[in-house]
Amino acid sequence: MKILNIKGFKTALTTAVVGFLPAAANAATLDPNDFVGISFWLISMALVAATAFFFIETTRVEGKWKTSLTVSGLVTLVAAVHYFYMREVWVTTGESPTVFRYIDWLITVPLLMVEFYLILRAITKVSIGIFWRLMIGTLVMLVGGYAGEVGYINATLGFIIGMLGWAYILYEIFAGEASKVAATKASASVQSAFSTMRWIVTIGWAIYPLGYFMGYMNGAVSSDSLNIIYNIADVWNKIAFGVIIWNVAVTESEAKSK
Ligand SMILES: *C/C=C(C)/C=C/C=C(C)/C=C/C1=C(C)CCCC1(C)C
Repeated sequence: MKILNIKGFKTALTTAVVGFLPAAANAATLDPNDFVGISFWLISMALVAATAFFFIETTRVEGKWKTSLTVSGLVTLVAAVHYFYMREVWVTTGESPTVFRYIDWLITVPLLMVEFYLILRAITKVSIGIFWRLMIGTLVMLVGGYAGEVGYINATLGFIIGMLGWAYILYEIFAGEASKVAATKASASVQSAFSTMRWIVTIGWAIYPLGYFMGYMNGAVSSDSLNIIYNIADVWNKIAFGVIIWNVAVTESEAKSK
């Protein structure tokens, strides 16, 4: 069974790597002075490396933690592929790849939210309501933001709707059922991971509405800076977030095996 899993995993990894290659091969157009383009490139690569790392490390942790690590790897995998496309849009048109960014967020942000549910589920019984509430908050946040960024609705209205969705997520993880489960049922390492993860969702995620506000509402930020801001935020919120989960998964698995 173990060997089978590793084999299946190797096949998945090979498929992922081969999938990356065609997009990676089109790099001829990168201008050495295009720092936004360079940031797209660097981050794509960091995401590819993180994906390989999270997938490989699933073989090292105890059963119930494998899912959390797999989800971390999916987040970075989906983001890496989108980064190749976003880079392409940026270097060929000089425009913000808004559609690709939101498609990426539409998949990766719900997956990040699932992580809260999964780390609690790995330690105790939790209601599915937590999962659905986090999903609803995410959707409201992203639909509001997208409608505002592409101009379907007024930028300020989009911002307000997006902020409401985010506030709802913060409520759930700081004061709602999820936070209560973490506070009463979780071991020290899970509690500390949960707490770091929610600070990422507070501080790390705050960078996006800040970028939106400066880019679309008071016009202080150019599309160059907006993209750099979003790109750096993604490293933190996708890779660092995954590393926190990896750390708790390894710590908990090693504690069990002693
Ligand atoms: C990996 C990508 C992540 C974690 C993206 C997160 C995006 C946000 C937290 C976006 C939030 C927004 C608001 C809170 C209001 C204005 C519109 C958004 C969508 C930029």
